[in-house]
Amino acid sequence: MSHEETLILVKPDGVKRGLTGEILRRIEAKGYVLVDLKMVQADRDLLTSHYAEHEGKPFFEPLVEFMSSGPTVAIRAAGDRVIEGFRSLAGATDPTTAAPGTIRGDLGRDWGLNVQQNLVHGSDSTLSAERELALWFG
Ligand code: DAT
Ligand code: MG
Repeated sequence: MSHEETLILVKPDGVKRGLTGEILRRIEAKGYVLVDLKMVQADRDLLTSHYAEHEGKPFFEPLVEFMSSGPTVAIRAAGDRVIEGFRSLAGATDPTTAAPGTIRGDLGRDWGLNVQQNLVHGSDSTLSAERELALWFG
């Protein structure tokens, strides 16, 4: 048992499709606490820092384009093992093969674009969570 905080994003596809409430519902239903939440129009600088590990990959440009295409909902969520727990709720990166029962598996699919529009982001380690929470929440 270890109390943690993580950064969760409802990406622009999730906001546009009206799935913010459904995604928040799943986070709360699991028992995680919404500590802070805001809507952000992410710019290139923020996204380049956020996705620094992916700079130079073929999907990087389409990813930044997609992530700046509309508002994102940024969430500071807390709970025991919430970092791993939310990654599990979110499901695999590719929404076509993400397991049913997960956010991406139940609500996402491939739209044939150059980037996976997979509804949510979740920090993948304590180090990423600290870094990403500082970026999005200061
Ligand atoms: P995750 O969001 O599951 O942590 P990631 O960090 O590897 O996945 O990648 C960040 C985002 O970039 C991901 O949510 C969608 C996009 N992406 C990753 N790999 C991709 C690929 N091979 N083709 C298209 N988009 C990809
Ligand atoms: Mg990632």
